[in-house]
Amino acid sequence: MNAKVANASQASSLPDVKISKGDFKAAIIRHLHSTLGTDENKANNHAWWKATCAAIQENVLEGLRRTQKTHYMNDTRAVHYFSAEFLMGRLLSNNMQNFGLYDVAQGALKELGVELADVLEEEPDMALGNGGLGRLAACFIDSLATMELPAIGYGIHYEHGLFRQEIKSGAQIERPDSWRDYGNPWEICRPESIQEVSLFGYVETKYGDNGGIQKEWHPGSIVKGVPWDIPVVGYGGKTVNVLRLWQSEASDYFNWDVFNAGGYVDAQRENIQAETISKVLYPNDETEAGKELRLIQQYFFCSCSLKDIIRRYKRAHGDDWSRFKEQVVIQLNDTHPAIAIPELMRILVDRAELDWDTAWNISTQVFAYTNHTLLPEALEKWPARMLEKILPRHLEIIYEINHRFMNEVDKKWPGDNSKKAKLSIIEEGPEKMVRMGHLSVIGSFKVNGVAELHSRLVKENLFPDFDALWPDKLTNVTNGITPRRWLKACNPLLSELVDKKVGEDWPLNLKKLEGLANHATNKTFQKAFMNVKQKNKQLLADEIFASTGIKVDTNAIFDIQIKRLHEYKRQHLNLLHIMALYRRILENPDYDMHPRVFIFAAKAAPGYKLAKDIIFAINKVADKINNDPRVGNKLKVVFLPNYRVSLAEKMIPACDVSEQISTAGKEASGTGNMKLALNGAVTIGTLDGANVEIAEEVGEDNIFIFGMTVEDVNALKASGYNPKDYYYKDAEIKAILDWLETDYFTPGKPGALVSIKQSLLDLGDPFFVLADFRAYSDAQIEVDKAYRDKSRWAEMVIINTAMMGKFTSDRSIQDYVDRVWRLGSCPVEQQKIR
Ligand code: CJB
Repeated sequence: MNAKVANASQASSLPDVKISKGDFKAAIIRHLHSTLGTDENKANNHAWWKATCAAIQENVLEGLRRTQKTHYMNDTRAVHYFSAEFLMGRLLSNNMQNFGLYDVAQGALKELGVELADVLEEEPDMALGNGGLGRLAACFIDSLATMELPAIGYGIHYEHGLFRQEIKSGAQIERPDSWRDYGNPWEICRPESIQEVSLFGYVETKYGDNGGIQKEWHPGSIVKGVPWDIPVVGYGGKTVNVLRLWQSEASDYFNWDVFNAGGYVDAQRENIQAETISKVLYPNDETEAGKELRLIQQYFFCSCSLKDIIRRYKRAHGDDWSRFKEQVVIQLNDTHPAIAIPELMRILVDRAELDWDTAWNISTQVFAYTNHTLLPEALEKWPARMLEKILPRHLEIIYEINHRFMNEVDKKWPGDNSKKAKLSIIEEGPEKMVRMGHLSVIGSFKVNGVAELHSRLVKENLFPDFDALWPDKLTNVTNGITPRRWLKACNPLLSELVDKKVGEDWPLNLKKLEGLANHATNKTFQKAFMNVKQKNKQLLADEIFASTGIKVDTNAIFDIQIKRLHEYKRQHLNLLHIMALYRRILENPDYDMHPRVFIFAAKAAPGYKLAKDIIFAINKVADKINNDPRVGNKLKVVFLPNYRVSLAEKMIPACDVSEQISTAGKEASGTGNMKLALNGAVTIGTLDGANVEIAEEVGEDNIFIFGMTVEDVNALKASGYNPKDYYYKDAEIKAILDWLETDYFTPGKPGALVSIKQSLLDLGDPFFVLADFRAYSDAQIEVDKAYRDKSRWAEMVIINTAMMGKFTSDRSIQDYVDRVWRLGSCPVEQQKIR
């Protein structure tokens, strides 16, 4: 085992595909007939899509079989990526690319009179995640397979993923997302690996003859976890790993034990509709929901996954637990799966009957935890009473973990009770709370933040005492994105150009893009690069027209902000600036600016009122500006509904200016910033998250950095920030905010947009929008100037693409391998592609 250290560039290159167009065509027709029961004359695009998926799936399943056999034979150490979210998007295009079958499939379908592009549009997005954290998990499992690392993703098979967003009269409406209504051609149900999960009930303490104490949990409810496997194909098609998602079902098992215990149990017994557990993804991004069902979801998938891991381990090692920590590493994607820590302890202590120290020694060498946010509202805490009701034995175990940890704290800081209160897993107060972040740090051997700046703030501000206690535990792994999806598949025109300049292996070795920098000032190359951009802008313009009816000029600057709607991401700063430009044009019809199209796409959590108000305001301001003849083509504002992975894939290649304007210190990393720059966009951004590292890579001349730093924000906060100072001192700010109170943008409904003004003035502008407004506006003037110098702009754009090598998720995974997982690659023999 642990044969080689992983390295994407040494891993799979594209297979030398032998299958002919004719054979592939035959495979599609065969599936049309014998898998779908239809034929060429009756088939619509949906049927063609399914038949094409089935033809590709033949290779996927062969790869999966070989991979599982190879991993089993080699008894490899594997990483288990526990995540409540996997934002996979569509799979067909990527799976074809990974087997090198894209052109073959396109040609085969063409001969059948079918356009591949139309077929690809049939695939519903697998939107089992909210945003960055879920998409990161998807990029990571892509890299893990590409780098031939033994890995399994574990999560929840939500029946409904993130809601579908419609915009009605400017406002967001949420509709259910039904991604598998007509069947999903990729997933495989594995009834042979069903697990049972216990919930509720009570704990019995048993006293042994030798004075020993044994705990027995008598659950009040048992549900079934049914695994669905989504194969994850690495680039080159050799390793095919698995994403295993658990679906809840009612259990056939009736708990006689509980029943017989009589009235006492009945009083505590809770019934859960088993099927509701995996019904729907909570749509809150970066807010802790605090709902009982959410905790049950978390425990449900962690318990199923741990049992699955242990089943596999026992097959090779029986009851010998000594090798468990050598074979298994579990990465906790944020605190959402943190309940896995007491669950493993329960299994080891109560079921396997290991003593506490042995169990803790194993457990703390198995788990590692990634922190994705510093926002207080996102740091999960559960009421102890809720845990006691749903998972009574786990609460006891958490108390025991905490008790022993408090002794350790006392050794380091003798008698310091305030330290203990600060570090305790239990937060005392009117309602006793369990801090899942603390549990995760205490129960893991490594903790990482997701960008240099963020990891520093985790050390200095979030967990400074933990850092003092265990100086080697906290580390950084800067996020990354898979270049297979986020350049090769989504931007075929640019990929082709890049292939010609630096060779075709950049998807495996993204540093190769640096070769483009040598051509950044070459006029012919600049022209070719900007031609591609222009064509991509036209494609997006068509999409904008089709979905909103708005016509945009592709000679304008395409300025894009795409991400979840959140105050800290400051879409309202962008909006205020748009209003300022509008005002300048109204006041001076000759106001000198290059035409610009501001494009937004974002979903707001359904219960996040101000976020929904900002979407409404963007749409209302857009309506007014787009229909004002005094503005002409100078300014357009577009809000594209239902932001999702497949829409991002269309927007990103067409972007000129990438908006990354969060309040410094608030965006842990960001990954959209990397995708946009990789596709030749220039960033306007704050020194926040991974923007800092992007600036380091591209150089300060090729990015527009503005606004307050983390230190500035802290200093301003300490000196007493008063947003009204900016309102009264800056006439433009005042005019814009006052405008929001009128009915100018909402005829007949004055005050419809006032909540934004209120949040900025009366509620203290918690994200320093007004403090950064002028710097932002000035930076936008610089952007405008720079864009007009065509050659200089082209150079900047090329440099941005060229210098994104660091941000491949292969590098992130390599960092996890080196700094956290200690994992070796396990090459799988190439199959014959059919
Ligand atoms: N993030 O998407 C989420 N959800 C959360 O609950 C907490 C954080 C995001 O994670 C991304 C991946 O690490 C980061 O790039 C992003 O900054 C962060 O907001």
